[in-house]
Amino acid sequence: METQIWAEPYKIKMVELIKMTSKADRIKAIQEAGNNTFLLRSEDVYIDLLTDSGVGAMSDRQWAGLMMGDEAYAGSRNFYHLRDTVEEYYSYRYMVPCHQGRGAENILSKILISEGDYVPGNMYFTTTRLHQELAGATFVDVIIDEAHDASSEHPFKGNVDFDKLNALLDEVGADKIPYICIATCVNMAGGQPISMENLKQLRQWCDLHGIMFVHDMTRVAENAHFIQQREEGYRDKSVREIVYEICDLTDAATMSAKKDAMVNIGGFLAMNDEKFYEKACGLVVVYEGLHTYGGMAGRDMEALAIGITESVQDDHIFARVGQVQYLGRKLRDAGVPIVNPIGGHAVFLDAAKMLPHIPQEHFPAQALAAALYVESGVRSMERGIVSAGRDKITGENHKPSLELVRLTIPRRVYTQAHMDVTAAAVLSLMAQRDQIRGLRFEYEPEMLRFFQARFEKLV
Ligand code: PM9
Repeated sequence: METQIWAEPYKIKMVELIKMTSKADRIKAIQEAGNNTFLLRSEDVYIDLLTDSGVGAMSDRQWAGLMMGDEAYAGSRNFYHLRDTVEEYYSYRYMVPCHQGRGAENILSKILISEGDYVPGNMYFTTTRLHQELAGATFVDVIIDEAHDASSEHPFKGNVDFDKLNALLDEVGADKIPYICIATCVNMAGGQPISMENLKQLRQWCDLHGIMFVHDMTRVAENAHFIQQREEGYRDKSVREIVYEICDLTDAATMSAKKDAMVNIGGFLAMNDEKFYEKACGLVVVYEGLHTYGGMAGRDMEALAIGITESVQDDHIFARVGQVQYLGRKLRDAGVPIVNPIGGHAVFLDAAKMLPHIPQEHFPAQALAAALYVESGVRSMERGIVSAGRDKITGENHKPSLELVRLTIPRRVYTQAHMDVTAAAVLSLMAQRDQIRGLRFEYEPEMLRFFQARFEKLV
């Protein structure tokens, strides 16, 4: 795969104009945004690589699907289309729509977690861990050590380390572990996949100990692509088949459909157990909406059902991941320190290596993201100590070993030329990196602080 040529399997029918701003404009904008790229106005951004969430380009079929919205309060036909598509492509028998991934995480955590429980997972994700903690659980990271090492070339950095998992089991007992939460293509590790072999072993482990297997399937298609390319025995299987096989190994799933499935808003909680579904129906009406729309409009459910079918097409995913690899290789070949192997949805700059003069408590990745914006108008996101937040008991900062800036590629949005411009911007910043200064909090929100925090530059 690394050497094959990729090209977009679509042509462009409509465009959205973007504008380049001056450096003076951008200095003003980032100051007003408190050095937080989340607080910039989108119209002040040239190339927006903040996230791949809700920012993909829908296809003509998805847009046509919007016109087929059945906006009945109850029993919309788009709900049934979505439900059947989820079962056909992802294997899960039941599904409640949610407004987005964290809506599903909230319901899942409230149903399954009791005060004092532990939830093991293959690295934390911000919203996922927060909902686990709010429901009374402690998250325990059981990912392999290589995932915390930006330079490790392990092909499946999303794998679970069974020594860590069994150590937790021995310490707290199966009764205190309501489920394991396994993400495909682990976001915070750099978009790194988990292998099918590891997933199969986890299934056996869950059966042995009577523990539920929950799947954060936000980027399952990208994970399936890496299994196809890297794992023995999968070369001749389609991404669609591999996606189904992954889901079929698990009991339930949370989905932020804003990523893989290329819709602007939406998600769901899916499961195989009928009793669990009944409980989810009971809570979805409290937090999201009726169980047949769960916070989504009928038209959005239609676009999602169609997006799911497009997301597992081999040529789509090959070009999508191909574009990310293209940017990553360009940067790596020019000597920029990035997370290896290059991930599925983003290229992650190693801010700790790029800015060795800024200690982690002065937020090097946050400072790098702000500087990249000022340099070029390219918007990226901090994924380091700011995102990691504070320990829920001690109140101390979590100190992740990965201090990263994420250049996240939206699906079907930007061209190869945009990737070239982005690479040039990062290289130009590399040349001036010793001038970048650290930051301190001006305002620190209590929860999910990275979204709304404000920072000032250290003198
Ligand atoms: N991920 C991302 O940019 C959205 C904003 S950052 C919190 O990567 C996983 C693996 C995600 C994810 C969101 C969610 C939550 C759950 N799991 O944003 O609520 O990457 O739809 O999904 C973001 P929602």
